[in-house]
Amino acid sequence: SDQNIAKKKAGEYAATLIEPGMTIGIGTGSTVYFFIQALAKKIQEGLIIKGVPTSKQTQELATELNIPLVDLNNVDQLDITVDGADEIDPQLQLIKGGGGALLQEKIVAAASKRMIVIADESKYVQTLGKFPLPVEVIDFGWKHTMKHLQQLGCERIVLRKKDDKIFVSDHGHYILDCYFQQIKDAAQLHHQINNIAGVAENGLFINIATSAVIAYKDGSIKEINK
Ligand code: DER
Repeated sequence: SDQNIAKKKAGEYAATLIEPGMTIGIGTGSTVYFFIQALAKKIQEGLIIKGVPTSKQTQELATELNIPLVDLNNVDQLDITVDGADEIDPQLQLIKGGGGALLQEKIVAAASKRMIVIADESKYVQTLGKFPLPVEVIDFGWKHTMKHLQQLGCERIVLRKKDDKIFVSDHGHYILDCYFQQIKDAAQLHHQINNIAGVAENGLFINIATSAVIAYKDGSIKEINK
């Protein structure tokens, strides 16, 4: 599909930014899939790098493709993290978490000098919020956590399911998808959500992404830098 071609273009472009000797954060999702494939090819051709995965899914794919991985606690700082997003606005504020990996993704991105977001044009929006905001919550007493979230104005909150079972993240938490429609002050909302007892993390990435690579159906690529 056009969207997949665009995702592939964005992923392969991001792989050209990886230099020998770098330690990089490797994101999660279908766009990053193409980045990982291109990175693995460069490693086969002799590129020396180390990677930190942002999910079990990415860890397994990277291992399968012989991408050398290291524990984040053994790294002082990552040079670059490459990851996808569900929405990107002109200030490079993001909504992430569609793939359920937002907690580890944010820890890895926050440990990086640069974060490059790769996406097809459908993710680029003027205002965040059309995509429901994923909020990762501790399972204990989650219905009370949900009540506090409702007070922040989201019209509808859905406990994420997968194959008819409650979705459980890599770190054993649940995810509540919060429908806000429009998020006017993403930085404030991020702060309010993370202040709620029981919230582990939320999918708003504020002041974390340093550039975005947006691929369009016509084959063009737009790079937005902070
Ligand atoms: O869950 C995540 O944060 C993923 O990065 C997601 O937001 C992007 O996934 P996609 O590239 O498959 O759309």
